[in-house]
Amino acid sequence: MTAETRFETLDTHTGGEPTRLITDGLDRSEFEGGSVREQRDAFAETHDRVRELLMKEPRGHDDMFGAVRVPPEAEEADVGLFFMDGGGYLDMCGHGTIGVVTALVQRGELEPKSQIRVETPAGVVTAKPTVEDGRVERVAVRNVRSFVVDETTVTVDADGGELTVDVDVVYAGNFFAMVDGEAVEPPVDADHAGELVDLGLGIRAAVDDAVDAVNPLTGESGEVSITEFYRSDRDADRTLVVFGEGSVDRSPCGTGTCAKMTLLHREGELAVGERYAHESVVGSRFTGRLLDAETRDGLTVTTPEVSGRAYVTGEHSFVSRPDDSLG
Ligand code: PYC
Repeated sequence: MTAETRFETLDTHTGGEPTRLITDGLDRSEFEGGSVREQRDAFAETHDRVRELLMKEPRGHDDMFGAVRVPPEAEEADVGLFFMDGGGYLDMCGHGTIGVVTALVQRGELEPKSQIRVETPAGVVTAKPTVEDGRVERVAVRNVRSFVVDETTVTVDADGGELTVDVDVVYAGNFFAMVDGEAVEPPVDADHAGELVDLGLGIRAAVDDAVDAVNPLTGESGEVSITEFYRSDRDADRTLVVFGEGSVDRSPCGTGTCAKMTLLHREGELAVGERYAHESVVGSRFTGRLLDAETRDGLTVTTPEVSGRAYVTGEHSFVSRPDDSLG
């Protein structure tokens, strides 16, 4: 008989966006040790097949998102977390941090401290859970320092022609291509998600070619990994976020909310401490605020905080057999 491999997961959704925390079945000796960024890179080298197995069909789907808990290296951190999707890995994730902290605190696997420090590949973020009767009602995540990196104009293929569009490049744990919904043809809503995915992937690739995605605070270089289309509305800004191999974030995107607040601050439209509401294509909301901001050498740097609610959706036991050619 051929031996099967078994993987256990603990799944949540945050504003509709899934996070599949892989809790068992990994050979941790192959990637644990060092910073969370190093552990994520070692996982990518040794366990990428597991990412594909649990993110993609038939065990996952085009919009699945995942995380792995690892020991942190940073002295001040309580826990380490890295993130993945159907296409690869992201440095930071707001909805994922909210989901994992909610699940682990509710299950007693993480001490319900007022401030839980989470080391991510992007750096240490702070998660502040609000707990009532053992249930985590909300988690506020203080993100890494964020800033507007650059602005550029790119020309991409768009539905039967070409589109030239102005893009702001913002770092908020991930590098974002920020696109004003007024500048594109399809309206920024769920009905046009398919068109916006194609456009978003094209814009992301063009912006990544056009700019140096370097974090001036750490010197680390990365890649433009997410396109965020935004539009203003009466009581909240709307957003549609495209990432991975064409995933659409069902949540308003935690790091994307931080990127938008940072951009608004640079444009003089959001003050430090002012409450911000961000709504996703499915109508779920995150709230946020900037905890501080300063301009140094022409660079506006902020510390954003984003807050949302998550629910545990299930615990899963997945199996995989080596003689299953489709995997
Ligand atoms: O919540 O930061 C986020 C996120 C990134 C990609 C999908 N969600």
